[in-house]
Amino acid sequence: MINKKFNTISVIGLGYIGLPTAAVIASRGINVIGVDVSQEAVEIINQGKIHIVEPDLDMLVQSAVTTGKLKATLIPEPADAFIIAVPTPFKDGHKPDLSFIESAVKKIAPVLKKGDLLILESTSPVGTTEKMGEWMAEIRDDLVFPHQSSDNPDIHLAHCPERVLPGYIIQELVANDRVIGGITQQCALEAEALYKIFVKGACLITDARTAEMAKLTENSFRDVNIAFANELSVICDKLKINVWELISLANRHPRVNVLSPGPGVGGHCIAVDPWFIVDSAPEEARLIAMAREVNDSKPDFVLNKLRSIASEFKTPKIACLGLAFKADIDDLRESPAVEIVKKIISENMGQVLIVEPHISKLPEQLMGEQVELISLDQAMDTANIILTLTDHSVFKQMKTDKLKEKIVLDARGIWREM
Ligand code: SAJ
Repeated sequence: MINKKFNTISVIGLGYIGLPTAAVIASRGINVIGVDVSQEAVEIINQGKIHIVEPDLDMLVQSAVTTGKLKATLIPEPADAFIIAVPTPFKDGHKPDLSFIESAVKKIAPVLKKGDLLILESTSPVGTTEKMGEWMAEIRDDLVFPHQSSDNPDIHLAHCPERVLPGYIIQELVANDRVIGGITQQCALEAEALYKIFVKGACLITDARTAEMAKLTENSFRDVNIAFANELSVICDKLKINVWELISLANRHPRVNVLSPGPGVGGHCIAVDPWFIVDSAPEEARLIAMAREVNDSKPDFVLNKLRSIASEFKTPKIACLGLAFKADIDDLRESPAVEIVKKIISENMGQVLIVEPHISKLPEQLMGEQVELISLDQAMDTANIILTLTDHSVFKQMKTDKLKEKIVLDARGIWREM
């Protein structure tokens, strides 16, 4: 490991990854300049508050801002190292959209100076880190980048993909092992010196392309495994077998660990990243593409089942339990639950009662005359049909006696014994 000192580190993108990273680095006594395009986010953070929900993040940000170690700005300022943590969604045809990275790189380029380190944390298709060097070289022809001179570049460039789990970000940021891929070995060693400031896990050195592919592999691995569970649930429905019992029996084999079926795969990561592999190798990535299709078709399967149940009633009261894309968080991004509820509303299947204890107001896309956000108790008192879409702990822990009077469509298998 090399010995390098960082006085100021800048984090570009203050969302679910960037803000916790900035706050954790600031908590180690380093000056951190957070940069975001949202004026609102910048103002909230500079007041010591947070604009996202993540356990323990509020305290960390408040203390970092109060001690003067963290400040947020709209325009990048000079720093010794820059960490880019902006979104990489896909556009039409599941093609990766690198416009946020490109824009971040072009905004940083004017303040770069000899000796600076630039790290990409955003999940990206293979080759993106190399592309960043080329974008910067176009703007700063006074600086030497690693793809131009691998021996002695002015700027070091590396990819270190984030791999934290929403809900456990602060803990995992410190504890998880990190894959650090440099454009050159020296680039990786410089980045390692930065992560050693706060990472207790191992820092594993490789090249940038392998690091990019490692992150895509992790999320594709999970997606393929969830697709296996989702496909099993559809097969079991046809064969009249309880899939939850089946999986728990199969998982008693010492080398089998089937994941849980659900109403589909949500969030900004698992449902997106596998497409980056498919885009780079469309002929070869057959299983990965198929897994995406299996998971994306699961909301329709749930809707078909609901349609046939609802058709037995004139105007059924349908209680949808959970909107978040997974348990015990408030995040509705790319949530299959939201997609399903939208269809129930647009098809007028009945009166829609939504139970989502982690939000206080329905998102605009779900507002309507036939829709209400209510408590779990109210839902149990009034609904004809109970549709579970998210496995929040409060749902798992509730008394199930009232469920006997209802028709239950449990897409998460939280009441497995029923
Ligand atoms: N899901 C199932 N069945 C399961 C597990 C998950 O249906 O057995 C669903 C969830 O309900 C959710 C979706 O999959 O809708 C994704 O949830 P998740 O918990 O698998 O993953 P994320 O998106 O919260 O976080 C993932 C993590 N990656 C892996 O576990 C390999 C995290 O470590 C990454 O940092 C994150 O993606 C990311 O940012 O890339």
